[in-house]
Amino acid sequence: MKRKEKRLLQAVALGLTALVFLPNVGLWALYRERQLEGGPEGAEAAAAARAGVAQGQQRRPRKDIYFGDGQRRKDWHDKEAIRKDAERVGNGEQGKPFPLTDAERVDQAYRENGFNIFVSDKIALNRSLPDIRHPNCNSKLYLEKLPNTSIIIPFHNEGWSSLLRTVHSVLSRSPPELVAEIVLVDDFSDREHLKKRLEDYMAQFPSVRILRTKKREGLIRTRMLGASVAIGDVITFLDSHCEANVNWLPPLLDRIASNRKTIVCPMIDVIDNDHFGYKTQAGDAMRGAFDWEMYYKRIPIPPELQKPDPSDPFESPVMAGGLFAVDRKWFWELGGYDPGLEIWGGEQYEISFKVWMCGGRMEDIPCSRVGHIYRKYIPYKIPTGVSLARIRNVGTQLCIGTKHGAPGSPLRLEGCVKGRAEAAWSNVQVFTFSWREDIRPGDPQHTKKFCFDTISHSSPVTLYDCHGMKGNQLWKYGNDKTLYHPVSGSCMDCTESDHRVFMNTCSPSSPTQQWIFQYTNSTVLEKFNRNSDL
Ligand code: UD2
Ligand code: MN
Repeated sequence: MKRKEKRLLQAVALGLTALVFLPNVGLWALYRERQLEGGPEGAEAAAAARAGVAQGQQRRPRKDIYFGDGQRRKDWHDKEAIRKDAERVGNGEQGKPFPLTDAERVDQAYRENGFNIFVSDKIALNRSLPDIRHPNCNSKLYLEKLPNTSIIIPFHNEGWSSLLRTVHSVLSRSPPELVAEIVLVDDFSDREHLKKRLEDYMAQFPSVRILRTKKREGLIRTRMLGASVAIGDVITFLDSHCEANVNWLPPLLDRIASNRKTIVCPMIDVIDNDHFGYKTQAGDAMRGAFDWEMYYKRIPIPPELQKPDPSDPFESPVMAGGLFAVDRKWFWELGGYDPGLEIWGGEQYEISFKVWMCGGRMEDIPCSRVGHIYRKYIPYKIPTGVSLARIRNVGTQLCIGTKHGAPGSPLRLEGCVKGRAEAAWSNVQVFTFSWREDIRPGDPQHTKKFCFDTISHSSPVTLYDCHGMKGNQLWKYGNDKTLYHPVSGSCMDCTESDHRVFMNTCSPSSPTQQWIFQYTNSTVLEKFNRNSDL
């Protein structure tokens, strides 16, 4: 073969190889595109069907693939909006606390939402917030071409101003080209303002859609309904009482653009449930975790894992739950949420575990901040395996209270506080009967992890760290209304004169040994008693 022909052949072979293997050209790129396009539409459609969305619903066209590295970056800050926000003055502006009068602190203000709706109503729907990001965030650049997102906001009987402020904050602090739509998903609310009034109000925003479930589904299936109709490349979930802070969206979308299997969470700031002041959570940047009771916890980032630049994204084992962004197709590849999850809770573990097990990652993004109103108490019922109760003594008509209860301190009788809500959130006279069959002060979300404990047939009843091992912390509620302690074989008794609660030889006819559980879920309570093996 002549040398020239050999060169020519070599060049042709090289060309062919390139056609097959080089990324972004040729057959490989075609293959990859197929893989991505042919995503898990099945799971998505199933979720839509389950949630009662009509099949074959018209979908708006979706964007091209946005992946790829080495693209240009830009500063996404909306300087003009930032300048205007800085000039605002008035109630709650700059995230300042609203000065509360006692009249505004009345129980009624909290009852429906678990936060002070009177105060919320007095603050502008598009109020300004303080920029409390790390200063390095000001100079961060993100991809010029970012995926767009559907923002999904489930709500159940949300307050008017808190819901609207969520929507306004998103509209005014997100680049419009990145927001494919805002989907408000009503989980069968019955408050009037969430019906026609909401539809009329939202009609002024073409990007806002309202969907409604056909029955109460709980927040997990409600989110799924929103996700099943979403048209954006990315799905971003928010709670219905949030405020998005400056430049919150680009840092989230940027991480997904560079790795579609990354689920990203903004830093969740605290909007005070009394005065609506805006501040970071205690300790600010922490990792998500959970304890043996499956309660969500935030724990400090160990020094060896801290980033040299604290404004850089960091990994978190589990997310808080409510606020995150995920590539839409990846969400469905993960199977979405388990649709069997009821009303509230646990879904953050399910999705977090799936992400890590399926080769994804989860990150918290310090340059993206969103405020959230942490409620004083949850205003709706949650079907957990626990029951709430107030424990009233028949003989004295007093209630067991733990207002000043530290571990080791004896239980005491107190005058019964009025109303379930008030007692629940002040954690004074409400007790949880946990699945570990012990009795703890507080409602299920705020138990103190102290349990009713006693060491002998005549000792006082004290609060002691819960050990979950039954023994001295196992109680049984009898048909005769006694609180029986199987280990000591004695019953809980009390005296009116000095308000002591102590153990005594059982004498079921004595009124001071009879206790009435108020506000209980009888099914759970029955189970609690049935399971208590004597
Ligand atoms: C946290 C999460 C929340 C969710 C929850 C359960 C944050 C800031 N919040 O509790 O997003 O993950 O833990 O694990 O991470 N809703 C319904 N239907 C219902 C009940 C609630 O649509 O039956 C809505 C509600 O309006 C809100 C969202 O679901 O938009 C979350 O409920 P929440 O605000 O009561 O939960 P939260 O913040 O205490
Ligand atoms: Mn919430």
